[in-house]
Amino acid sequence: MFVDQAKIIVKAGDGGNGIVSFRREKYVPDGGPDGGNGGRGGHVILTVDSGMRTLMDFRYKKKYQAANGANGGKKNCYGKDGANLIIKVPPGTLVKDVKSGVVIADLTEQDSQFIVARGGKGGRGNSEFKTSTRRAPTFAEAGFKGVERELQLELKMIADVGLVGYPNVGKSTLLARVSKAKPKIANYHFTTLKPNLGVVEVIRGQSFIMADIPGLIGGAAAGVGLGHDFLRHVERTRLILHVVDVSGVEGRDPIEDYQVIKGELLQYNEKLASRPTVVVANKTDLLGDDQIFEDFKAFIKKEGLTLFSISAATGQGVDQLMRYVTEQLANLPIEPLVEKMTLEDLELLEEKHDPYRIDIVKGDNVYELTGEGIARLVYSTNFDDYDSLRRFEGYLRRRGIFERLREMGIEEGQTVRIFDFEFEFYD
Ligand SMILES: Nc1nc2c(ncn2[C@@H]2O[C@H](COP(=O)(O)OP(=O)(O)OP(=O)(O)O)[C@@H](O)[C@H]2O)c(=O)[nH]1
Ligand SMILES: [Mg+2]
Repeated sequence: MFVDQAKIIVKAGDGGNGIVSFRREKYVPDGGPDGGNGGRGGHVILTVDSGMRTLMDFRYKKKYQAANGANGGKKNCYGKDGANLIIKVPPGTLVKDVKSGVVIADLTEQDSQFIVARGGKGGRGNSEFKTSTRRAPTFAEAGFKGVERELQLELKMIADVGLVGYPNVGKSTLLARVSKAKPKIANYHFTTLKPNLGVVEVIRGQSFIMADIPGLIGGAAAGVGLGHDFLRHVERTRLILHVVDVSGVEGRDPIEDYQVIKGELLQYNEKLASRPTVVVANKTDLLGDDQIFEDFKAFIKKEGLTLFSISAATGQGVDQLMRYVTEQLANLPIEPLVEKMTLEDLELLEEKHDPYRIDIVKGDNVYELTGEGIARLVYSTNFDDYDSLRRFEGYLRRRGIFERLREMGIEEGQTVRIFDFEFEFYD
């Protein structure tokens, strides 16, 4: 099965917690703090595997999670970093962040590894909170959450030349003749159901990749036939070979065929329609009506395009065409397909994930503090320790929590709840 689009969810690992610990040594009564830091959570990384040709692997497995960092240990031991999760994708995979719609990576050979979700930082152990006045901190910091993201993967094959045209005009026959590709060839419409790639080398050392896609028909933009879906695979090409059956054996007019397909390309995307194009008049071995062919040649000349007459079946004219294509490609730049954004830019654009966020929910005479920030704060507080409690209070004050509570109408003596811990509000 050929799958060229997929949506997946990636979740980077959470950072490990820092821990509270004190040195216990014989003959040393008051060992200092030695709680180690937590390890970083694993990143989720996409990498190109040139052996892959489709996104099929992503059809059933949707969720990908990197390992969490380990908690810190005694004796200032760092927790182990979570292992990165490496996901393989085929060359030509475009990666979009679903929420923002922004393209963050275009994974071709050149740009072959990309972090799509960063692991959370580890929390600091209590030894890091030691100061001259606070010799024995009894609190440590919780690890930070790893980023979670929904990604749209889109495969756009990497080919230099794209074959487009009506069904049954001989696109696959041409590809098979000039490359080692073995596309299915048969005398009916829509033989080709998925794109095929082949490497063409008619001039030594100047090989290029040619893609054959399913045939197009009028109304493809509206979903007729196999539709437009496969055109994305010729979007990266630098040159289009528009193949037309000029034999008239199917009773159609080549000029009309050409115009219909051109119209479909235009509807798909103007950039694609204006790509350098060579018209390939095929099946010249079957020519019935010379006049039809002459009219077609005159028409293409008026369009200002180059035309090659070939027979993909007998090979007549094919070599000249491929030599011409090779020469043209030498002068056609490889344009980047899309404007992409770096992960850093995307992170700036995103509604900032705030690991310190604290929400206040008002209930019946009780105000509840929730959110990732409060969970981390609670982890980082030792409620039996005066010093730690003061730090806790100072933190809430600095974050403007008391002010927010007052704005919400809290009165002296009313209850503030944090998880299963409650205290009375006094200013
Ligand atoms: N006589 C003759 N027959 C040809 C030529 N090129 C292709 N054919 C025949 O035309 C039929 C269609 O060829 P394909 O290569 O499958 O055509 P296609 O354009 O790939 O068709 P779809 O995949 O259906 O879009 C096959 O029977 C081929 O053998 C040619 O130059 N001369
Ligand atoms: Mg075909």
